[in-house]
Amino acid sequence: MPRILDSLSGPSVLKQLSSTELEVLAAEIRDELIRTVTNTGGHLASNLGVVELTLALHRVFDSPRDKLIWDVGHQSYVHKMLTGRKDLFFSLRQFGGLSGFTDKSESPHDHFTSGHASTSISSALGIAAARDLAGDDFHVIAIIGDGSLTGGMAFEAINQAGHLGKRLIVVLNDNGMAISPSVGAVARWSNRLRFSSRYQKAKEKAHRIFHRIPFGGWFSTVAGVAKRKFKGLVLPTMFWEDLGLTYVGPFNGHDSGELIRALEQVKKNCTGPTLVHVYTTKGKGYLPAEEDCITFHGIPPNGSGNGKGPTYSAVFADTLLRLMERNDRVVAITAAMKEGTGLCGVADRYPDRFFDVGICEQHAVTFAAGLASRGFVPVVAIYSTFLQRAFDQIIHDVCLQELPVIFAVDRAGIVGEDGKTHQGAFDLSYLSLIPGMVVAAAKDGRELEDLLYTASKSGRPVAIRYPRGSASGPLEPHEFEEIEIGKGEVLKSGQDLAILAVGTMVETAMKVAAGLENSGVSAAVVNARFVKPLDSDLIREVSGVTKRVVTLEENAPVGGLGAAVMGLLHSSGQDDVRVKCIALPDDFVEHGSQQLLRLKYRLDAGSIRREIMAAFPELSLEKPAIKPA
Ligand SMILES: Cc1ncc(C[n+]2csc(CCOP(=O)(O)OP(=O)(O)O)c2C)c(N)n1
Repeated sequence: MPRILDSLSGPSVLKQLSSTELEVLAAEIRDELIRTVTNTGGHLASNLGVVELTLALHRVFDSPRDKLIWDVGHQSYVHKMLTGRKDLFFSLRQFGGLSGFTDKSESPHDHFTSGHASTSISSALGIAAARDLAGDDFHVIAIIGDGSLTGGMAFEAINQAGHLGKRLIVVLNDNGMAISPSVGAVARWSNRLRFSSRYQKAKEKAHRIFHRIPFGGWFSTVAGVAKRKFKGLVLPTMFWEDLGLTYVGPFNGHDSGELIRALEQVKKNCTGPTLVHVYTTKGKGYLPAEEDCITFHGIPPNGSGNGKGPTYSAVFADTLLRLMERNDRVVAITAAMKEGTGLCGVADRYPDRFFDVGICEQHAVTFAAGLASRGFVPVVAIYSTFLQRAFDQIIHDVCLQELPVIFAVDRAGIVGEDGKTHQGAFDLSYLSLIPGMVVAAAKDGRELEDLLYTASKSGRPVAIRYPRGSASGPLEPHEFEEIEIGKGEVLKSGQDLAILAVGTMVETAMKVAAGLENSGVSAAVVNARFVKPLDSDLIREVSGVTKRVVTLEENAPVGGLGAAVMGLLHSSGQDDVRVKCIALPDDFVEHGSQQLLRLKYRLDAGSIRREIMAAFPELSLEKPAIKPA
């Protein structure tokens, strides 16, 4: 039988479908999600949870005239299928294919490119303000999850929305989960409401009596009945209405009929900022995802396997456990990424010294600063891309006050399929410009252990970056070794050129040097280890010998290792040293597998070797190739 999904030419077709057809379509979409995402990888549970909500939004509103703004954008797969991208859905998150998030360059139905949490209400409010200034008349609808609502920016936007009073619809997609359960007072409020039989009864009673009264009257009636009947009951409406938003709901996010009716009322009657509260079930309709929505929040591509050994995140978490065992002042902080950063074991073992602050990177950093100011040693584990959020907090609340906060900068460098909003391309740049900050990159798992140990003893702010993926290097347990801050190491000597590398590029540098050796070029390899402070003596010394330097880093070309080395050589008068900097491009890196992107951006050993020979062509003339015996 032909699928309704296949005949959909655009979202406007939804307006003609009967309720039964909508139900069939919802089932087809779920099948498509499960089939495709278990293959490509991606945010399966989040999307399964918004099937009916997305259908209802597209049925009631007129996209792209009305603007749907998805927070994070990880739950926009159904929206993509309904807005002309179904035939490309197979290419989700693949190189050259559909993005796993909303992307302005992909469709006129995506009005804002996103990937980071808590931006939807701000951007939607800006669009609503632009609409009013331009004399336009469309609807703007921000759809935000309860997890993303924990981000301070969402509340900053609500604060302004309540003040401006502009027509804006905020749909709160409340499934009680971020990646793990949502934390904090707002989550508690929502939970109380979800299970408040008194409120539900009041709502049902009001519904029975007044269901024919238009929206404004209907919802204020709920409040009225509840107020009269239950003195002292804290009404959900109060929280939002005190902030200047009209609250409606909560609605069953899997009942298309109820959702469509509610959204139609909102569309017809709303004149100011309105919050539509919808309860959904993460993973809805696929039992494994409903039962374990944490695992199914984001799943890897089929066949991606588990890599060679423990991931860097696992090495980090094991090391942190060891440090916490030895020193009861060491505490761990995550911004809603307990699973991703590997901290579940830490949370179980030391619940009092583990803090999940919600999706609040800024707060996480200043909270850590507060702990450090009282003699604790906070370890803040945040992905490179999300730590960007806390730039000023790192400057103003940590480094300016010389507080010993340790930043475990996970997912540094190319992260792969999550794409341009998630690549860890900038941390070496934005961290190393801050006075007093120590910026290190681990060349392998063992060095990560030693750097963390070193940081915990240093009494200084230290950031240690490490990538997504399996840790290389020796894995057997070893006693920690303190590393002198600002000291690199020579891994191989050579006379023709010196390759200075950081992090996982050190391993690549060794391969490059071996390849060059085969061409008769003698390359030294230095693990720079610290981008700040640089090992100035060592770098001056090796470059003085070779007069040719190559820097290697998986970071943007501006402000990272290469820039630091060039600055050093220039300021120390070594202008006769020629430098070739190899890094990521000065651009946003798209999505695709890590391996493919490294090839595309020529960060693999073969490409680097060719680039070196092109930069220093005299090397091939000077040195006859070594012929195998
Ligand atoms: C600034 C930022 N920090 C962390 C993340 C990682 N992240 C992606 S989705 C997500 C949970 C979002 O929860 P919610 O908004 O409730 O959506 P749900 O998946 O539950 O539908 C997190 C923490 C992010 N995208 N942006």
